Amino acid sequence: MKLYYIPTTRAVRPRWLLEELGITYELVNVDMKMTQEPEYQELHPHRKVPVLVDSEVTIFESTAICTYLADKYLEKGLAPAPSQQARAYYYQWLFYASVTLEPPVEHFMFAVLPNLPEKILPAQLRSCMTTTESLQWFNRVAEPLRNVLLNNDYLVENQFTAADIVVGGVLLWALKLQMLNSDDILYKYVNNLMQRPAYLLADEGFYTKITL
Ligand SMILES: N[C@@H](CCC(=O)N[C@@H](CS)C(=O)NCC(=O)O)C(=O)O
Repeated sequence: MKLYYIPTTRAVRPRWLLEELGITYELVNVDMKMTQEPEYQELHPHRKVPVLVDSEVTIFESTAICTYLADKYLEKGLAPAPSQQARAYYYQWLFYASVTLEPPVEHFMFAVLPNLPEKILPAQLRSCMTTTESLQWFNRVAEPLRNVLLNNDYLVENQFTAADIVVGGVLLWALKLQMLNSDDILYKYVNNLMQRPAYLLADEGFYTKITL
């Protein structure tokens, strides 16, 4: 199994999941030169990371990769079984992370780092929202997350699952971008996730090393 990877990106999420599973995998460190090679477009149509190659299966989209792996190794307990009611909430948080929670964080980042290359920040998205506007948007959509974490350490039946990795992956960015106050329950949640040995192996200290 091969994971195409760049540190601090969304590719950390499937790498963290692979470390939680404790299975052997090959990490392929991708750089801009490699993504420009014609063969790379066969792996990812937008020349991005992550990509997972598992024998005959080649998939992109970090959430899809995490979901696929958690199901493939269901016995490791990172996903509720499809027959369980908890599966509904598991889906909810997985989709929520990428569809609802991530966009305001990405817009905040675009406002903080306006000079990103066109491939990463297309011209029509530049300066379309201030940090204040995207922070207000983030805080609005984060409300259901804060509510569940009032009485739980993890999102689905208080058990650690791939949904915590995907939501936690978005919150890592929010943390790094200083969108979370230290008294915010999300700050505590993401800091707890960052103590996990599998996370530490996957991140290799990058989040603690980089400053914006
Ligand atoms: N929705 C996709 C987004 C993929 C994506 O935008 N990847 C970024 C890193 S977070 C990337 O590869 N950027 C480098 C580039 O565009 O050259 C996912 O979750 O996998």
